[in-house]
Order: sequence, then structure tokens, then C-alpha cells
Amino acid sequence: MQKAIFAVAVSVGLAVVPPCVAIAQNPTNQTPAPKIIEVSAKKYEFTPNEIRVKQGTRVELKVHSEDETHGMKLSVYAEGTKDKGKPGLLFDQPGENGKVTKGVDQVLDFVAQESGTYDFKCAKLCGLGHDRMKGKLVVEP
Ligand SMILES: [Cu+2]
Repeated sequence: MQKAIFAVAVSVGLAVVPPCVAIAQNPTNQTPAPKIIEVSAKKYEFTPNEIRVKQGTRVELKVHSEDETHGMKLSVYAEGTKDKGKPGLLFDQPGENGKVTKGVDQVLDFVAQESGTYDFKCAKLCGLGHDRMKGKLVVEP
């Protein structure tokens, strides 16, 4: 009788262990990995200058300056929704948005919460073409 119980316990154990391992390797109830998008910045453009993501995506924008130091500043309100309630882009660290640090790639980590078009622009006065150094983030529903 004890042997039978032992055998059941072992087979239950074997049946249970593999799913546990699978869950540990691929956690389903944690935040999904961010969508990493690399953007390069140089006088006077961002590449790409139009970025498209799906609504609800966690985005990590890595902004690398190629010539002198630039920075990206995203509008957190979609076009046409300014001053109406909550921002559509939820930043982990709002202070990173528009921050310019020489020699350091800027990392903008946010959730694209609401669909719409969000303008971005260069955060540092970098020369005569600075005002046209901009682009768009399109969050698709
Ligand atoms: Cu600039």
C-alpha cells in the first residue's frame, strides 16, 4: 500500500514539475518584454522619424546621437487631445523624456496607453535646423 502511494506521489510529481519549469522560463503573468526601437539622431533628423506601435505596447526607445548630442522629447498627449485628462503615454521615468546627456544614449520607457499621433522633437538647440528636427509616434488601436 505504501509503495502504491509512493508511486502515485512520484508520478504526480513528474506530471507537475514540467509545467512549473515552463512557467518559470516563460512567465505569463509578468509584464511582457518591451518593444525595443532604436532611433538615431543627427543634424537635423531622427531616423526613423515615424514610429508605429500598437496600443498597449510597452515601448523602449533608445535614442543614439550620431554627431553632437541630441535628445528626444515626446508629447505625452495625442494630437488634438491636449489638456484633456490623462496622458496617452505613460512613462516609467518622466524625467527621461527630453533629457539630454552628452555621450549617453537616451532611453525612453513608456506604455503606449492611448491610440493617436504623438509628436516628438529634438530636446536640445542643436543648430539652425533644430526647429525642423522632429517626428511622430503613431499608436494604432
Ligand atoms: Cu536640436
